Amino acid sequence: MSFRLRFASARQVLERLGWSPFFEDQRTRLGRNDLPFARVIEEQRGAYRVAGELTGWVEVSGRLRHEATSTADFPAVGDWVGIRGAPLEPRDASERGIVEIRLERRSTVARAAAGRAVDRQVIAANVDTIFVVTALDRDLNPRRLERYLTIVWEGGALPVVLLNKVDLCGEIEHACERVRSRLPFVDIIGVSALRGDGLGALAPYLRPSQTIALIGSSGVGKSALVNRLTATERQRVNHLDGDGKGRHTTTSRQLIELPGGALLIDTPGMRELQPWGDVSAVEATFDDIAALALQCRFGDCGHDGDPGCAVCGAVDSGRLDPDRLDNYRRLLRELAFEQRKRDKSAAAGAKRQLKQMMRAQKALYRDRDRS
Ligand SMILES: Nc1nc2c(ncn2[C@@H]2O[C@H](COP(=O)(O)OP(=O)(O)OP(=O)(O)O)[C@@H](O)[C@H]2O)c(=O)[nH]1
Ligand SMILES: [Mg+2]
Ligand SMILES: [Zn+2]
Repeated sequence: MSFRLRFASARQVLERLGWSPFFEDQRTRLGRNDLPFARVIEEQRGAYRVAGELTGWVEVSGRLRHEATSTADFPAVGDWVGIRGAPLEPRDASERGIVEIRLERRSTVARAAAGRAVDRQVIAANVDTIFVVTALDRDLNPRRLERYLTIVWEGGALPVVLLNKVDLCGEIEHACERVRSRLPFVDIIGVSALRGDGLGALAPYLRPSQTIALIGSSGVGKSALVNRLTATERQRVNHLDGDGKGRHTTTSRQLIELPGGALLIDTPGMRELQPWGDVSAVEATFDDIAALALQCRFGDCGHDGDPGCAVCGAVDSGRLDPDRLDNYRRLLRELAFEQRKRDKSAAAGAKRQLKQMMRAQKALYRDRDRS
């Protein structure tokens, strides 16, 4: 890792790693200028590697752990944290620095945690741009892309779709056009990690101190792109077996500094992809449908054969892909379902709390009556 303090002031190092007034203000507000701050650049089973005013491995304080109400409260790659005690190398050192504070996030990539009904998992924090990577061989699936885009809009970063492996595809422009017509409002860039095609078009997103996360299914070439962009073999790339099926290669999330100064976060492929947020993220992904809906005759139009429906009109005239409309409906339904699950769990929690309070109250009366 090339995060070194030599030849630069601590402030310059922080800024190189993405520090901005947004974080400086929080630090001032918290009155913690005494505490060194650093960015989480790697996460492995509860241990975090940080770089900044201090460098090394740290873990979270008992208080942070105790106060956490969700997995999302724990630090994630890209987070800014305040650290007590000197972090030490190597990772398994008996004494580690302790994360005292995690600063509020400017943006996140998050999804509903796999397997757990009502928890949110943060995949990366404080990202400017997200490269949603897909491959032109077998992975191309517009519905899945729309799902990824919903996750990105929800987290407050800017999505860019990368169609990787253009070397395997005869008609690149045709393929890109098809995706463009399905996904208006998003940059779609055809690239090849193998041959290097199209990478120049990524330059506007790869400016110094900008943070870019790569997300997408396993095997689409996220790590290969990171490798190509760093021009080193920092990330292990999976080599396809004869059956053409990729295995999961990247197992942890890591932030890597490119020679040009951009900060890349490689992530492992995601199997379950449940958006977490609310309707506005879906609306952002389907901006065209939302705009059409404004022209429907009735304000509560269900866009399902209702009279004067502009959305149905667009489908009929071939301006809107019916599959896109279908997926829009499906994502809205899923979000509503998740929301109900969360409400139920919150209600159960409140009930539990009330019971506890009543029990405590009764004990109090009992003690009073006895004395
Ligand atoms: N032909 C071709 N193959 C590529 C390209 N990019 C990546 N690959 C191959 O695709 C396979 C998977 O690449 P990875 O970079 O490991 O994929 P990944 O997205 O990081 O996968 P996970 O880490 O499992 O999420 C490897 O065999 C790569 O060599 C490309 O542009 N063209
Ligand atoms: Mg990988
Ligand atoms: Zn309508």
